Amino acid sequence: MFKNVIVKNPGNSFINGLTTSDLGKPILKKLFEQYEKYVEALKKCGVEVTQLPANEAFPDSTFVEDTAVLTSEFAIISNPGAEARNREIEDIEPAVKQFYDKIYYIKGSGKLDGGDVLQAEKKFYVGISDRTNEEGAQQFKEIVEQEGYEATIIPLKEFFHLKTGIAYVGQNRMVVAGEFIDHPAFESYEKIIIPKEDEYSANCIQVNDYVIIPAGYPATNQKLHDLGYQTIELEMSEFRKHDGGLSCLSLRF
Ligand code: CIR
Repeated sequence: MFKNVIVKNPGNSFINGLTTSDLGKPILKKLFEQYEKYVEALKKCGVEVTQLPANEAFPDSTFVEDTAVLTSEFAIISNPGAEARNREIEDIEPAVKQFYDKIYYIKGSGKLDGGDVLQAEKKFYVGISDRTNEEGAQQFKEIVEQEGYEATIIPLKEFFHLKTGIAYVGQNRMVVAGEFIDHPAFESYEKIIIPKEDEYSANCIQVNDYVIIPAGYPATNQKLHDLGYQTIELEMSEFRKHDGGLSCLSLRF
């Protein structure tokens, strides 16, 4: 069960953030509405939401997931791989300190974005991407192994972040798309396979009794319902314009 979630409000500078998509410029009014619904949905899932103020100096800082990895026992402050985002950790660290005594750091030339880290019970999967390098992944692996967890490092072929294409939804089940559908690292899981056209919906989040998914993916919704999950669908269009998905907007622990 997750008890807490940390989110960080998006600011007006969101429109100046990083993106690789050609979906157009985010409309701030819609973005703020979508964000408010996101926070409401988390509250419906029964978690206490810590809502940090926006920091206009860091346009992408609403994507808090990239700045830390939080478990039930310890926290890891990441070292975000995009130069423009690296100092976002300065706002996250004090918030994390309110909840954790045991905090580790990814350091030096080791880079790691939390979006490249997937936790499934006592196992972590860490993607090597444009943002997370081998050294960052190795530092992460050493930290979690010393805490009694396992970690598997996965070089990514196509996805932006590891969690762009995969989600763990409990009960030994993974929602998988693209390069992860047949990936040997996930062989032992029951898979919910997402076809190419619905790929964006692979970035969903299980929060206690619900799975939150992006709106507009009825086939994904149906698959989850057939397996007995309750879902909440949220419009994510404005975050998607800047490569953001549901997992990126919160730290759940
Ligand atoms: C970035 O390029 O860093 C942001 N515009 C999007 C980050 C999305 N985060 C995530 O997938 N964990």
